[in-house]
Amino acid sequence: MRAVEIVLHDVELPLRHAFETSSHRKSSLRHLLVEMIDAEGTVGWGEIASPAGPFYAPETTTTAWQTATEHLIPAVLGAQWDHPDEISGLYAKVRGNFFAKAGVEMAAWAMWSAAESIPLARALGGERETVVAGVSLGIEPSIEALLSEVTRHVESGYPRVKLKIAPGWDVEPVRAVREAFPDLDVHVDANGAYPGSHEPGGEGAFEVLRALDPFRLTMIEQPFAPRNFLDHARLTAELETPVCLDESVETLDDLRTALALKAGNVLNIKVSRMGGLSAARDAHALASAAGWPVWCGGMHEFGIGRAANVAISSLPGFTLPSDVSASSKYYAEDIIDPPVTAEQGIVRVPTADGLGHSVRTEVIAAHATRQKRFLV
Ligand code: OSB
Ligand code: MG
Repeated sequence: MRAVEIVLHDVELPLRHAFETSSHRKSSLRHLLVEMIDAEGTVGWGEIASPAGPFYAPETTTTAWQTATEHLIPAVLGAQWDHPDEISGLYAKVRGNFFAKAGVEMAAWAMWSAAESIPLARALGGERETVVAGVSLGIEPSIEALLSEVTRHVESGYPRVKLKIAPGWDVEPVRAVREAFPDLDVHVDANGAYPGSHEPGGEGAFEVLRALDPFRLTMIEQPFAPRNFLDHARLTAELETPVCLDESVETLDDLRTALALKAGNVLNIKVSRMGGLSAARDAHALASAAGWPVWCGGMHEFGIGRAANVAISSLPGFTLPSDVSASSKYYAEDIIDPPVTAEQGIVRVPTADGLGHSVRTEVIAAHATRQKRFLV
């Protein structure tokens, strides 16, 4: 197979509800869409879901545009390959830049599975017909506002709620949610906001995190900085609550380090963070073999990235609810048809070939701020 045309689209969609994490607040999102076409006219779409700023990972929308246009797309365009597992090898010399790589590789997976007439989920080894979706709720201006957000999502049927926490917004909101919802599957995500034991306030951070232990949380996700494997290992040993890694695991080598150090016991697999679907599938195999349950995390994807997340979540080791909530939680109008929908927190894995959704090019064109076309 061979891509003879690749178009990069820079698209901005307004968010329905502003989302705040430990680092920033946003009300619209700009993602880059990769449209890949082979000589027979088969089209595959991928999504570069990098946040605008370098706060989750070092990449930004601007650096992803540059990496994709100067390095990744030229390496893939016109190259001959048999299987999407070969794509990452075409730009093996490019270090990091996982979001940009993920979008390009996703387009190749979508194009290849469409050409082979198999659903993307099955091409990846997925077995489930449905996946369970959880929601991720940002930091709210008050505990009352948070409780009303949790109530709204629980009432629409989501069986798991993840709360963003940060120093100063942790024990009290968790206590309030636990008191209001004694049996709800609740987990927290700090996005690395707590200082490590070698930094000022580090021992205080351990005290706060220990204070979360009695609330029967399903997990505490990424309390410390990405490369701080040692404090994640210490916390894993000290707490009953499972510790989940997100930002710490960008490569399979990171995962091998985490497994060897017992720096957690759950893995959030993000297709974007790991540079694509092949790496996400391989991380799932490695974590599952080590006895770590995995789930698929999101980056507020538009429909294309969201559909890829649903596909990877259908693999057998994804035993915890994934961040694959309905498109409508985030966007009034999505770029795929049908949009991803959740019914009582259950999302159907598409059975149609390829991505399993059609792409609404007219909506993309209406929201695109720039486009760049590459031809062999
Ligand atoms: O850590 O999971 C995270 C969004 C932006 C940056 C980091 C994270 C998130 C989410 C998104 O939690 C969840 C979703 O897409 O549903
Ligand atoms: Mg996270």
